[in-house]
Amino acid sequence: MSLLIALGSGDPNPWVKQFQELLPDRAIVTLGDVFDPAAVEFAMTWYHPPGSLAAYPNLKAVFSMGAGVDHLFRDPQIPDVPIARVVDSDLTNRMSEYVLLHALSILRQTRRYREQQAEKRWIDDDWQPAACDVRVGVMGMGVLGSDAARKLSLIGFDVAGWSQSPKAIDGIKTYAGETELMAFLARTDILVVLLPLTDETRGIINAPLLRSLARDGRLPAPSLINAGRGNLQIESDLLACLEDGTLHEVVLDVFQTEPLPVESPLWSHPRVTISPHNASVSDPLAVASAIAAQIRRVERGEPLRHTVSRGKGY
Ligand code: NDP
Ligand code: OXD
Repeated sequence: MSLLIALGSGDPNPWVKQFQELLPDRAIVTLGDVFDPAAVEFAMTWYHPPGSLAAYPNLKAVFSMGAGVDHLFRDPQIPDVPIARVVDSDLTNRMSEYVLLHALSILRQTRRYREQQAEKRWIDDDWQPAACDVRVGVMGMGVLGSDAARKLSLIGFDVAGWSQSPKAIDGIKTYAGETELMAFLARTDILVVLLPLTDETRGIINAPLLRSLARDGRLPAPSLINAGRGNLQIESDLLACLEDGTLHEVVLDVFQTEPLPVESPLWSHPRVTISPHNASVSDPLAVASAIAAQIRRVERGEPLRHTVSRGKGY
């Protein structure tokens, strides 16, 4: 019985090697190989070519190679089997590192000091709010958002989170749904976006939303960190909001088009920080181990964990 690795781009070999070690009793095949379609019981995918998972009559489950599953729902022929995503402490910790790095960098104005260093200018003013004076708002309080929120709170930030359903998390103010969105935004100086991309969240990071962020904060203006998905944001709105003072800094790991085209004005904007969609990479060892453990569960007759809802899209 086989596990199919279906990647839309990139080298499948590190994954094949990892799975061969973890699942020595299974054939590990890739989309380019010649194999018996009836033998495929599981597939792991990342932006697989649409339709390429349709011809496996004995498929039992599909695994996303990452935490996000929007890439799967692009495919109108996605098979009617359970879909599971990656939930793994390695992935979670990496994302929290990214969020903490940039929230602290905004708090401690590293961009400004880097510019001053380049100009050999010593400006010693007293403009330094404490973390507890800065309100961070995390949009998306799932596995990644809630871990980042807890760690931001441990550092001392005044943290709130917004999600679809209500949550109770010690030390964190929580808001849920459309009705509480404005109240959440109105108390946010640094907006961290860790939402999934769904029909409901596409384009949610737009000018009206950004103009609803706090205007009474201790930082020069609110800042944005988006490591969720690029199509959550309207990039022309981000640029307009940087220009008119609605936003002070923007940190983006994800973009409407990836790789970010060379002609994008985001590349050269002095208050935009760009990373190439690697806030939290799916490490083959960590992620393959998590997926192999899921396959073992199914073999033992236990239910899959971390399944996603087709209705909700995450
Ligand atoms: P989860 O599914 O655990 O969490 C999603 C959160 O978003 C939940 O709190 C959910 O609310 C909330 N949410 C979803 N839709 C809405 C909505 N319409 N309104 C309000 N809240 C909503 O996902 P993860 O935390 O594991 O991952 C989040 C995303 O991070 C992934 O989908 C992926 O896009 C991105 N990601 C990016 C990476 C990178 O390297 N840049 C790496 C890994 C992930 P509720 O809790 O009520 O369901
Ligand atoms: C993910 C990602 O969803 O890497 O895991 O973006």
